[in-house]
Amino acid sequence: MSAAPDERPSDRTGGQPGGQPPGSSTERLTVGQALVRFLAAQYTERDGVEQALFAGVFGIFGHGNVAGIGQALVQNEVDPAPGEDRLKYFHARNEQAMVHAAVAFARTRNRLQTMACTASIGPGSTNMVTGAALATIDRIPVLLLPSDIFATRFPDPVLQQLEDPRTLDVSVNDAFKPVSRFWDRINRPEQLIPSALAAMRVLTDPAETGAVTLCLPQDVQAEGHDWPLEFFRRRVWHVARPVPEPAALARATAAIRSAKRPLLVAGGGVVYSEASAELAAFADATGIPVADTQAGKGAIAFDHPSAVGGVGATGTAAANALAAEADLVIGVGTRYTDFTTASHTVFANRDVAFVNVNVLAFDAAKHAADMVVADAREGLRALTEALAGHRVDPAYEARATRLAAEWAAVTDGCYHRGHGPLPAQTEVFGALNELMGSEDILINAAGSMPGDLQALWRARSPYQYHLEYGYSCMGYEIPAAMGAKLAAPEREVVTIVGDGTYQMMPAELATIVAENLKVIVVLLQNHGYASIGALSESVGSQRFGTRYRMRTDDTDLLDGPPVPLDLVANARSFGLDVIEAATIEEFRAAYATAAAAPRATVIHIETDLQGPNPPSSAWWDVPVAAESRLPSTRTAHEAYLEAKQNQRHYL
Ligand SMILES: Cc1ncc(C[n+]2csc(CCOP(=O)(O)OP(=O)(O)O)c2C)c(N)n1
Ligand SMILES: [Mg+2]
Repeated sequence: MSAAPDERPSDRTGGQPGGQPPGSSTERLTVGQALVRFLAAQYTERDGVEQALFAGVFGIFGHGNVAGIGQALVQNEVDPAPGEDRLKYFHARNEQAMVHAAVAFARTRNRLQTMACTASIGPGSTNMVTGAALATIDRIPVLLLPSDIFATRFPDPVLQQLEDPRTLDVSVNDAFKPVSRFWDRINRPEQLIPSALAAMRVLTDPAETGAVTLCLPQDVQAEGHDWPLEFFRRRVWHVARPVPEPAALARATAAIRSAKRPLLVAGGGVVYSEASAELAAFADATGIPVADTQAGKGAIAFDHPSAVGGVGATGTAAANALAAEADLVIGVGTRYTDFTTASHTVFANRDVAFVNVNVLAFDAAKHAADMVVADAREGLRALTEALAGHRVDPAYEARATRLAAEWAAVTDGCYHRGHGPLPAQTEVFGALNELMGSEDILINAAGSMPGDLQALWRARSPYQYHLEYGYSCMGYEIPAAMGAKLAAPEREVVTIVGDGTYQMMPAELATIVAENLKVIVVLLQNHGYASIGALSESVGSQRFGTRYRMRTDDTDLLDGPPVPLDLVANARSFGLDVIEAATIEEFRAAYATAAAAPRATVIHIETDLQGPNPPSSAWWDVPVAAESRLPSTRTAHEAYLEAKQNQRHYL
């Protein structure tokens, strides 16, 4: 590129550009180099433990970033400046997948450490938008560095540039705005300094965190600038544990003391805050039953006397029975998705009230709650102390214990059905639950599996259950296994993948092989969408378009034989070991082989598309066509209208 007007050939000492105070030192670097050096010098601290904020960079290069961030990364690897820390590079296969991997990494590290993701301009960047949405919805920190069109606009339109006749101040990267918690475009080198600092603050703020996007025009990335050396100093971001305001704590305590049938709902915030011991202490002291959400499962061990399992649309009959009666719901670290509330039906007591402990006021305020804006650990600690001497009625406690025991028997039945000719997937989950170690990691995101797992999985530690169910994004599972394994190499990482999800995004298997990551992929082949098939049936749409079938000449419909796709051969082609299991006994043997193997293994098992799934005790609002010529739809619509009557606002 041509030299920018302020570019001087060599000025590594003592310049005072950009308003620097006299005598301060600067170093001349490109924007890409400065950003890499800055990122490598960022640390987080919580509870006195410091760690690098960025464990590395996932990337895919194109013309947008090869000369900027790409050059900076190679320089960082092969010829780092004195004192410059390394920012390890990981070569992903798909940009959406690399964001998923970064999310899984950050989640496994309880949001104290993450990865950056660099992509080229245009499609490389927009491929990351889905990952950004997932990160922001799930409240997980990731730094996204999409490349952008020339700030100078000289050669416009460049390859892959969006053109808008109304304004030149737009690019495809504007699509990141609604799905990022912080978004900026670095049109001049100087802008990097305030922008990078703001980005770090958002990434490390438990209330604000999510996807943070810094758009980097391809010319600016490669442009030289004199940077104050202070910009690159080691910087520690203290991850806060806000404590409850005394008055808010008093209100919450009074509400809990006067409740007859309180139920605590533990969300992901309890896990990220590492508040399991405090949650158990709260339950031990008060006898209040504890239900969990998809992100919160494992916050309390399944066999804790107060644990009643998942609540909501895919919850246990135990948690849902208690939810139906509860006069007070204590939500800790939850954002109350429609699965948790069963679309505003599961908390059915007319007089139900809410106390919410959440680091984010937005979540704490939900359902007209008494708000306790605080870190989950600090909030639980303070509540336990303030409630000293208080305990729920023993009869209520005994009822919760009895309901949990009844559900345990249902779970045993689902784990050991002896279903045939093909096994039920719940039997695969039962085998995994019995075979996996307490601190091994189980990953899943979409399909019929999350619901079954929410109802049935017996989590023995806060590490074990890694369900991405905020975005429930098909394709998360394989890249997430990579991210989780990078974050926890000492643990077994098992990812459950449906055949639909597998076809959507198998590509990171190649990266898993290249990085020598030992993960176990459990591939459930049922030739279609068990999940959406069942949903389709329930809304009167007859499983339309949910099986992978050949188009037939006579009907011109997708109702022929199964598509002859060989997933076993496909998985093997990535260079992994693949074991085919036909029965649960074979699956157990395959798991033992995979666990003992030094490298990644895929276990392929055919399961019954029709279930059976765990018994359901709650509803999920999916609107049914109000007008139809199909009797199946008309019947479903009548049932829908009836169910809808139980739906309410909690005011
Ligand atoms: C990216 C994305 N596209 C579409 C969906 C909607 N969806 C949810 S589950 C599902 C089917 C999943 O199929 P499979 O992985 O085979 O799991 P199964 O339902 O058979 O258990 C679809 C299409 C989604 N969650 N994510
Ligand atoms: Mg399937």
